[in-house]
Amino acid sequence: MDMGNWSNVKMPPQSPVVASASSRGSVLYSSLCEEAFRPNIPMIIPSIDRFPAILLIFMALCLDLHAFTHNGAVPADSGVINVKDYGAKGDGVTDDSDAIQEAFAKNSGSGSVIFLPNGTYLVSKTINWRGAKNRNVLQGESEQGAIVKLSDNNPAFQDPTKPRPMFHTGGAPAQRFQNGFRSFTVDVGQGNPGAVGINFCANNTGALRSVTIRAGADGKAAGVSGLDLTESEVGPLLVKDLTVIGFDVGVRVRQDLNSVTLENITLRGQHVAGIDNESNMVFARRVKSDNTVPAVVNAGRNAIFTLIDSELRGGAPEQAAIENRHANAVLFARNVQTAGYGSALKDSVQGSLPIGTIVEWCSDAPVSLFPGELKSLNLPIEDTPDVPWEPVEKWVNAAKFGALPGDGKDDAAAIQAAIDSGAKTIYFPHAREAPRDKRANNPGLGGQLCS
Ligand SMILES: [Ca+2]
Repeated sequence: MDMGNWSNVKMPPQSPVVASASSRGSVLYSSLCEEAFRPNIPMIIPSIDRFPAILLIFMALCLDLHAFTHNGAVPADSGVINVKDYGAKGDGVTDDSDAIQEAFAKNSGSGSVIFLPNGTYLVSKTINWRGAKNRNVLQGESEQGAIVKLSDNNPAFQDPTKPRPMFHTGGAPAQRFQNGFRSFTVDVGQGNPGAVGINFCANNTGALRSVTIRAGADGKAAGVSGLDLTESEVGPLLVKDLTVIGFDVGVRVRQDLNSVTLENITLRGQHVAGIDNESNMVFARRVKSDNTVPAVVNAGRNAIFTLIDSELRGGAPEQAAIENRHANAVLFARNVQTAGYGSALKDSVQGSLPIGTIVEWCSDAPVSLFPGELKSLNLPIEDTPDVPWEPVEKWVNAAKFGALPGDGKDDAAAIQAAIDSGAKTIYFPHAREAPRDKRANNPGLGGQLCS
């Protein structure tokens, strides 16, 4: 059956713009901005001349301090945990597994950033985020320059029926707050058909940003999935600026609750599906897919998928760009361009949509509290904010003006002096020397802000 009628606009009870008592879930873009209020890296304040200091601090709280697309460089005295201090070489030859694991083991839950300077870090086993469930962050110096690569033909990563991730953050209970991956590349190497790039879990706050996950250097090696969001109680979390090249599935989502939000996702060269959602709530914006297989599969009876402002290209005559497979699965699509496939969308109940642009479509009957046209309001969506990431040479360390953590002394004048210096970026180094209980409260601005 060809629905054909593009004006047949419908909207799900779970839509962002329709109130509903539906039990199928109501978390939509809620996780987009939550992370913004929980910085746990050396704090930076992008300042604006003549703004009162207190306003600057407030602004910093409201900005997303994790946003530094493709760039994670930090000053040497920022207090990050450099994996090279734990013996990692980053030379592409030495096995750095134990060094990186040790960096996590010694600093788990401290709020410190585990930092990968540019280089290729060869690993031979899964890096587990053992220890504290939350406040674990792995950050590279740059997305393209900091690479963690699995050793080729690794015996532990051979069985696709028992997928094994290179990074595993753990799952339930849903207490994994503020966990993050940023600005680096994961490469599962050659000859590892059982490999997964990253098995990631964060809850309420936490994000994966500016990360490339690839199956071999050219993305043509074997691999189960790039980003695995299948741990029990995964989400709500944010994935932003992710590129996945190769693998059977680019992003695999499972579990029945909490939701995941995907923004600026580039997918290409997958063998089964770009994004495969079995049963969670997925809210995806700006997905760019170049695949012969379906870009989006919404598979199970509890699967809910919102897809907007996306481009799904490549295709094959016998394939649909989007598949909504289960009769109970809910899918809402708006402003989705498709090309190269046999159809834009295949729904298990309603049939297929012709190739082209999906203006707005939904699998379920619309619901509204008010009279009027039953379609989404198409309200503007604000991006999660990005902080300009200046060259680190221009950053100013507040400690150099006398703002010292853990000494019990008023730092207001020192922070003011740092702001008055004219620097646009002021940072507060992570206070590794302070006892952990004091770190959480230094230096008087709140633990989340300054850790
Ligand atoms: Ca002080």
